[in-house]
Amino acid sequence: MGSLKLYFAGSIRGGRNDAELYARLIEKLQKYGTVLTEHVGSDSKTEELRKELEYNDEYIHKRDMEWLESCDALIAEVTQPSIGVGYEVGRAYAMKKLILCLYRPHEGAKRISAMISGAVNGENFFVKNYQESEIDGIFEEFLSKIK
Ligand code: 6IA
Repeated sequence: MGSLKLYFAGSIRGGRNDAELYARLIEKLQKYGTVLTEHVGSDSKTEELRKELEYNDEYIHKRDMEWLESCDALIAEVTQPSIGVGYEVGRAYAMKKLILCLYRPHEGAKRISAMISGAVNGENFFVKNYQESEIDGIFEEFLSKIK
C-alpha cells in the first residue's frame, strides 16, 4: 500500500445510485494510500441510516473539512450531481489541492456543471470523462503527479 492521503468525494444525499461504483473506485485508490472517506462507498442502507443518526451535520462538516485540509489529493466522482461534492471541490480548490473530477457520460446523465468543467487549469484541477474500464490508467497518471 502507498502512503498518500486521498479524499474521495461522491454523492450521498444527492442520491446513492452510484454508491457501488464509488466503492469500487475507493478500493482501487487504496492501492496508493489511505482513503479518508471510505464511507462514501456503499454501505448497507441500515448502516447508512445508523451513521446518519449517529453523527450530526456539524460534526460531519468539521471532520470532512479536517480530512480535506490534510489530504494530498481530492478525487471527486461528479456524474451524480451533489451539492456536498460541489462544495468539497470548491473548498479544495481554494486550498490549492490537487483535484481530479471524474465524469461518466452515459444516456440520461446530467451535463457536468460549467463550474467544474470551466475550472480546469492544467495545473492542479483536472476533469476526466471516463468509462470504468479506463480507471486504472487514469488513477496511475493522475497520482503520478504527486511527488
Ligand atoms: O450533498 P451530499 O450529501 O451528496 O454530499 C456528499 C459529500 O459530502 C461526500 O463527498 C462526503 O464527503 C460529504 N458527506 C455528506 N454526508 C456525509 C456523511 N454522512 N458522512 C461523511 N461525509 C459526508 C453520514 C454517513 C453517510 C454514509 C450516511
